[in-house]
Amino acid sequence: MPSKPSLPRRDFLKLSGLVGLAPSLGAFSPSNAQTPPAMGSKADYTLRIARGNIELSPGHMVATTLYNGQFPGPMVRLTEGRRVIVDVYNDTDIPEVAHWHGQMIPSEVDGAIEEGTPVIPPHGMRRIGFVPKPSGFRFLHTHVTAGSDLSRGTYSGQVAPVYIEPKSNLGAYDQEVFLILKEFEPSLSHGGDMDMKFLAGEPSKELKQLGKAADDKNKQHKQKGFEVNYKSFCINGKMLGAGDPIRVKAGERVLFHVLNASAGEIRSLALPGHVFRVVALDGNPVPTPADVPVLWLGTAERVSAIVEMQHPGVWVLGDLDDDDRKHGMGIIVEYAGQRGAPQWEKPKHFQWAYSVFGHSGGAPSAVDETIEMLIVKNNAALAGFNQWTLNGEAFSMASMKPLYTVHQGRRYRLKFRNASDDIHPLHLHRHSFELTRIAGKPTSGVMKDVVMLGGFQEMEFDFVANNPGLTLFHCHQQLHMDYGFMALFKYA
Ligand SMILES: [Cu+2]
Repeated sequence: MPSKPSLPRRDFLKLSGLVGLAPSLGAFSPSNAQTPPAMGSKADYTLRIARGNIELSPGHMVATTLYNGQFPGPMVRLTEGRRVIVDVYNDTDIPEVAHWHGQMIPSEVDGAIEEGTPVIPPHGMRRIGFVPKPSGFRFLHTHVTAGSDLSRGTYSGQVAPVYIEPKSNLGAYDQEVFLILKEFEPSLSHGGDMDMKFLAGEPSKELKQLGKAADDKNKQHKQKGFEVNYKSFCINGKMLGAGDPIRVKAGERVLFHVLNASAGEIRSLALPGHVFRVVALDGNPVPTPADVPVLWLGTAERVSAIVEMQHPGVWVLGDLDDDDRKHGMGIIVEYAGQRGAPQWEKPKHFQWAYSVFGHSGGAPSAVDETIEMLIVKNNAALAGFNQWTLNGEAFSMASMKPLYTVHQGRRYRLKFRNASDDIHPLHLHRHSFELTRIAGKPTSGVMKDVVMLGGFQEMEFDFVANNPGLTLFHCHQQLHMDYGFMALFKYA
């Protein structure tokens, strides 16, 4: 039997400014879900968006925008199907919006301006109410455009984990640990080619040719478009070694909930001498839990994995990238009774393939319609920034014109063709999707809300149009979505 879920790190569960579940909660029935909650009654949670400082390591302060003055923001624990009321105060000088990532809730509270969610004006507030679903590991983050202003959007510290209590548990475990991976102190650069070899699948010749054709069209721009680099890296707001270690006992089973809360980085995580049994992706239980030596997470992806603590010592649970790990991307795991400097060992090469967690040989369901999207990068085309187009169109924040119309109840297959060398963590709001073809293989049963599409690769996922309202699709890299990589779906 699982023990009562607990967070071992007290500083992480600092509930400052967080109002507990009000006893009046039962007064709201889910049938009221669409009506805006009246003021007067007490909110279940209060979220304050404000500038503040966080100390990543002794003396290393970073000024950014935070939720409730802390990083990560407060842990928000909700119950599936039980209506919640949240007051969001914006104490900053710019309009803000808070997105409930991974939940199937109405557009007006989802938290995307493109879907019609009202912004929270500077020094204003908004009360929102919704019925949380589905259960699992979700999160809350800002959804404003940053463009070239790296103090805004997901470059800031506006991130809070959201856990919607599941009806069934994810397996027996002794402790539950949330790990929020995040970078700070961003700057623009022209460098940084990402290692692609970790992701399963082969690049397509045809897509490479399309990419080359786009490059030729933009060849007047000699330099590569801007990328974003970071100076400091942290887990749960502390650089490697600066925070409390995760304290474990030999024989314990630890359930890790890992969130890549980056604005655009792809993260890996390994714990020397241990394997991760992946039980859920993006909060959704997988059909085939499987053991892997390394976790890979695209921007905004979540992995829930159980680790059996059977290798006593003091270890670094860290990113495979030496530079990022040395600049803070890691946390110490300390067995009871063990002493000494934390040890790191580079794991053997391992390829991340989502299909491992799906039904083997499972043929996906038939769909009503297939929508193809060709992704093209126009190198440095927007004042030195890369412009992104979907089927030739860059999303316009001015017109916010929906690109696709869907019919309620129909099942759609989205077929993506990536004519760029970048990995794109593709995200669909307000719906979960099922991976149906990835890295050249059919699969089924893996339900997600973000998935990495490899450079010059193709993939397919299906979704059922079961949550009417404007729905945003975008790449979760802030730099890509701000420069065209978005599309709106509307319901007929
Ligand atoms: Cu992208």
